[in-house]
Amino acid sequence: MSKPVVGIIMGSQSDLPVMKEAAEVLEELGVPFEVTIVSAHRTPTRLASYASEARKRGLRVIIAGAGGAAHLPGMIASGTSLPVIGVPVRSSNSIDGWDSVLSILQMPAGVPVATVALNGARNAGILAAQILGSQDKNVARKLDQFKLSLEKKVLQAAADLEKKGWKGTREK
Ligand code: RP5
Repeated sequence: MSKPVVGIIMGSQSDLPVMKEAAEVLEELGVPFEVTIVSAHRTPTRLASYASEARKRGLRVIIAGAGGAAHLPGMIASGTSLPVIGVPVRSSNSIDGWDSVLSILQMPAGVPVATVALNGARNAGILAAQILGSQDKNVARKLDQFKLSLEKKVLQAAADLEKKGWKGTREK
């Protein structure tokens, strides 16, 4: 397997059911990635070294997901100039998810984190591929095919609905 260019990290193993969607879409798009756990609060030294070594290790984008007081994406962004995509996770310690959204979104000037929707790990994976695809023609080609497949699905659903009419969508 080629060297990972995207690092997917999460604050806890409990974030994996959400964060695995980033891995799944990167796999579909043929982008090499790594997955691990880095906790801002429980492993602060590991966090600092992950951020400072990421570029040297060949990573080009980092996807960081966390819930509750979600400091992982922001703290990673403070330690690297690689683009960081933050995934707010609705975790067991989240009040309603807004806590993680705002912790990741409301970064101070100079330290941006590209924040996706609550539990939006799949979009984080797609965005990471798009960042790489701005330079890498193979990834761009895969993304073009992916976008076409999205269009095809909607057109098919529209054609089915038009054929059956809305009554055909009622449950029996
Ligand atoms: C955050 O706290 C983690 O990212 C996770 O979403 C949440 C709960 O962690 P656990 O208590 O399940 O390990 O730091």
